[in-house]
Amino acid sequence: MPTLLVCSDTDDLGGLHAAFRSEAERLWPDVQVRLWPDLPDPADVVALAAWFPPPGLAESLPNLRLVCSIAAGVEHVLQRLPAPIQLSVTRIVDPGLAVGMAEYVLWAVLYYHRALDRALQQQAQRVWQMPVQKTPAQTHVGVMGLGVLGGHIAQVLRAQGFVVSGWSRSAHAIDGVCTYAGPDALDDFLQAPDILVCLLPLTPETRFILGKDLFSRLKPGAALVHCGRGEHLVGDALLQALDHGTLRGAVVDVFAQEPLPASSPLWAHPRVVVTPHMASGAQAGVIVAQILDNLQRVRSGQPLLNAVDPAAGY
Ligand code: NDP
Ligand code: OXD
Repeated sequence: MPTLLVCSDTDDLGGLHAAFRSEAERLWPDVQVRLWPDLPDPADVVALAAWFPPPGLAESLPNLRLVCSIAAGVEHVLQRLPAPIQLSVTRIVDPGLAVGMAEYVLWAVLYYHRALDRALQQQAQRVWQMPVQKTPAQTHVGVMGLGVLGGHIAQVLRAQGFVVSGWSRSAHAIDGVCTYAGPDALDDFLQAPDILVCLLPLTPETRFILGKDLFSRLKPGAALVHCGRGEHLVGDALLQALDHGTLRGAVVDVFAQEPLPASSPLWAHPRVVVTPHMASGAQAGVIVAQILDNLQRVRSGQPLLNAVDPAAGY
């Protein structure tokens, strides 16, 4: 029987697995859903849904045709597939996820724009000092990545009255947003933002992009809001930039090692806000519906939704 294999080597996918099974039974009774490693016959597996597929698993499934990331990002899936990747790979794209991300980023932008970071530092020292209130038009937010999430966020911030610019790989036009494309334009893009938001995917080109060189090209005292991937950020460079005042502060949601180890200096840093990869996520029902839809599409030879280009890495 055609099988969708749901798996992860780290996360408890219990809720998602139950949702997959009940939806598959309801919509596609000719498909079975299995939770790795419960797999009677590897030859039945047509599709894999995963956050971190176990290394080597895809190679052991002779009839595998589709690999679905249960997230918006896909690097954790692509890294575990045999190269060159010839399988179809999809990801989750969801308006609800974009709304959640916009809430998180707007909160973080307001945290710096309204000087709540400074108020909290003052509170720790029982200091009463009103900051000068700025209008949104006096705060410039730069968004790295103008895709489904970054593009939406740029518009939300613009609608709030912030000055917004954005940087992506290819050229984008967004009303009221000054856009830059490609590595040659990065320098110009970095000069203006008071707050830099990272919503890039993790690829060989973007790994460690948030490092010493980039921080040194920002306006002195800019703040960082990082929601992309942990491996974008060079941890020591962040600490140095904070300590030297190059960066005012950082809100960081994603880390190279998650959960963030208790020994990380970021936990206790007075100018870092650590959040546990919570910026946004799609609801289980949305994830399950998209993946089951794509499973049927691959079976019936229809074009896939939210397909990823393995060569580009996102
Ligand atoms: P998209 O693929 O829709 O957008 C990616 C954007 O990044 C595109 O604008 C793309 O440019 C740009 N980009 C890619 N490579 C480069 C590069 N080398 N230089 C400049 N720009 C580049 O992704 P999403 O918006 O859906 O998601 C972005 C990322 O957000 C995910 O990959 C994931 O890592 C992270 N994420 C984090 C979550 C969290 O809770 N913290 C939740 C969900 C996602 P172009 O438009 O030209 O292709
Ligand atoms: C995602 C994430 O990529 O949760 O969806 O980070």
